[in-house]
Amino acid sequence: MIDDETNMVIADLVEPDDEIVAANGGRGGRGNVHFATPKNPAPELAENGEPGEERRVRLELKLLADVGLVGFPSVGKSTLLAAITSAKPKIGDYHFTTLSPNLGMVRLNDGRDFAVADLPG
Ligand SMILES: Nc1nc2c(ncn2[C@@H]2O[C@H](COP(=O)(O)OP(=O)(O)OP(=O)(O)O)[C@@H](O)[C@H]2O)c(=O)[nH]1
Ligand SMILES: [Mg+2]
Repeated sequence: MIDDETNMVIADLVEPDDEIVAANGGRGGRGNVHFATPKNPAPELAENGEPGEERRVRLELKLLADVGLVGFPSVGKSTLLAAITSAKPKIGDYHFTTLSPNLGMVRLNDGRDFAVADLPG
């Protein structure tokens, strides 16, 4: 997350459940319970809250690869990666051969390239 005005990195959320408060909300107003009296236990009266902070941020998603191969076990994802890139993933005739992602680069004739991730079934 990057501050759009200063271009400073506010937070790099890399772990599951990482959190960041980019802008604090304003103090809440008092609800109607604060204005209740024995005579009027549920008044239609409440305070407005104060405005929260405003901030413009940019969110960037870090990509593992440009293409991900997703499919049921043993459908040939690793075989495809091995065929189109120089990666040498483990290929097996049993389910869940791939337990962690394998990356490969596809190089096109015109010089462009893109990354492919073979993912566990
Ligand atoms: N007949 C046939 N067999 C294939 C083809 N592609 C892959 N296989 C075979 O299918 C089996 C599974 O191939 P993998 O590439 O390991 O499959 P995967 O999708 O990566 O499997 P997991 O990693 O276990 O999810 C291997 O024995 C491959 O040789 C194909 O096009 N035709
Ligand atoms: Mg595999």
